[in-house]
Amino acid sequence: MAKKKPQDNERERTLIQLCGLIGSNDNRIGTDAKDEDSREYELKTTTKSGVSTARDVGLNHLAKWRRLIWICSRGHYDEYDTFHFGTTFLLFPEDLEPWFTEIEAKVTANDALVGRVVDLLANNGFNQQEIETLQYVFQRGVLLNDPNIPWSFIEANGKELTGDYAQALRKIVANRESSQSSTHQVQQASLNVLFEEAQA
Ligand SMILES: [Ca+2]
Repeated sequence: MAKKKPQDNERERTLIQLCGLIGSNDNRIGTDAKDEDSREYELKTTTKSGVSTARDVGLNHLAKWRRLIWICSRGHYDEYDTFHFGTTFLLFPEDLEPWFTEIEAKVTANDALVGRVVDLLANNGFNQQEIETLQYVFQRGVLLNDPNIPWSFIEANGKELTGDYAQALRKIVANRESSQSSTHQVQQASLNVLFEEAQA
């Protein structure tokens, strides 16, 4: 994985503080921060018109990204090289899903073709070890180098954090969780009605 520039790390540490999160000690696992209820967060900061993601992006990244809450911040440096946070957006995995789907389509575009080649190899004397080596090479070949999430996408799909980031963040997360549990209650209630009707 690409080593981050010190500036990136510093911006991220500041964002963790502003949001009242707990920074991760283990950078290699790749989860940037957690909150008091162990929800996991991916943090991104940028000065450009998009956020950079990672090198060699494939399905493993997508699996990880799809269970994190994302906080993306855009800002600028002043003449003293101090970073100022401009706008910050929170995105749940479902908010990012259109972008995930697009990335997934790119990295899986050749799966059918590769599958046909693998079938051919199996029927033509290549052993399992050789086939797995070739599959690995194919998979490496379709990894994406730092696909960007456009800032316009973040603005259109995220929820803006304003004022006190830590408070705003917790309010948005709590809202989502209460709407998820009320959806669940409504579903449960209508199931109960159906069940009672079936019993009657
Ligand atoms: Ca990060």
